[in-house]
Amino acid sequence: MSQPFSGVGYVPSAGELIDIAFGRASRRAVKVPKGPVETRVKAKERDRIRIAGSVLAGRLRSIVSRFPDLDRIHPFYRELADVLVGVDELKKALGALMKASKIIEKLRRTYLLELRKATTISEAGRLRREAYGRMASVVKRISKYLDFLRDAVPKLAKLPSIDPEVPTIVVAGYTNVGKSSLVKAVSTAKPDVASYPFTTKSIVLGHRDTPHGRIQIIDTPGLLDRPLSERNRIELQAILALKHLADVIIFLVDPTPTCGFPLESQLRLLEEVKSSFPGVPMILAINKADIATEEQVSTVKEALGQGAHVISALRGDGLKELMEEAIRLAFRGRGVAEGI
Ligand SMILES: Nc1nc2c(ncn2[C@@H]2O[C@H](COP(=O)(O)OP(=O)(O)O)[C@@H](O)[C@H]2O)c(=O)[nH]1
Ligand SMILES: [Mg+2]
Repeated sequence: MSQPFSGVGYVPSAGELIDIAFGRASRRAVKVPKGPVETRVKAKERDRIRIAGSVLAGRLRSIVSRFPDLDRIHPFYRELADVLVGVDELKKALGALMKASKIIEKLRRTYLLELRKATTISEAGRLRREAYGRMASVVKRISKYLDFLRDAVPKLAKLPSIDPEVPTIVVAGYTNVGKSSLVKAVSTAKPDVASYPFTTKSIVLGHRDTPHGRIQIIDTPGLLDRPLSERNRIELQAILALKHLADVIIFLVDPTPTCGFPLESQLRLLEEVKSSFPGVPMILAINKADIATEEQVSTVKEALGQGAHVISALRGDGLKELMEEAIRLAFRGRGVAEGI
């Protein structure tokens, strides 16, 4: 599994880039042609301009090309990239690099032509120094963009690897209601763990193979487990990026006092999640049926005011029916034929 920014790699600073290019240009062992000294000096300077120019222009172009096309990445990743570093800023920086690369290419061509006309050693040297100076100043002018990208890339590289094309069930509910237990219980293989921006905890990614194809089940500790109204704008945008992934949300309620959060708080979170993910179908599940009293379950059922599965993530009760409904809705979200 990969995410769009995993292959971007290292971005050098302006200073590093200049050192690399001019260092390589002067180290290059020139095959000096026989003939008068002017010819030999011109050959050496020509090689320097050629190499310095192509290393600089090539490196800049290669940084840009290792970035994904920001208009074409999945909206989930675009939104997260936007919260993390800003998509417009990224585009601007990449545009500046591309433009600089073209200017350096042009300088390279111009000075190589000029050099051909040079008749003296000192003129050849002057032209080469001038070419270096102008190329270096083009690179220095985009220094802030290189620095911005250097800073942005490690952040973007930490985005979780989630395949947005796979039908996705997101599990929400307060802390300790049994989200992790549920994801573990219904996943075919051991869930993967990934980091998520602006959360201290990792998200957990379970998979399940179904007759209709693979689905993923996301447990979001630290995201959908406490009031959204307590979040700052940035955290909230990171959380809401999940809307681009979620085909269905399973909201877990704990009817027992064991999770430590009263029913009213859990119901308030439910309303927040509902209104934050409009259009995403939601399935309610009352967990811990193995230890809940009948009275606790019926109190919750009544308060929910809509049908809910009664399950035990720990013992397995009700999981088959819950997952059947979730899987059906997840595939329907992807336009897969009705009747599943
Ligand atoms: N008795 C019982 N305990 C459960 C059930 N599901 C989860 N738990 C327990 O509740 C605690 C919190 O579960 P966890 O899955 O970590 O909740 P999360 O914080 O929502 O991910 C753990 O001690 C679980 O063993 C259940 O169905 N029955
Ligand atoms: Mg958990």
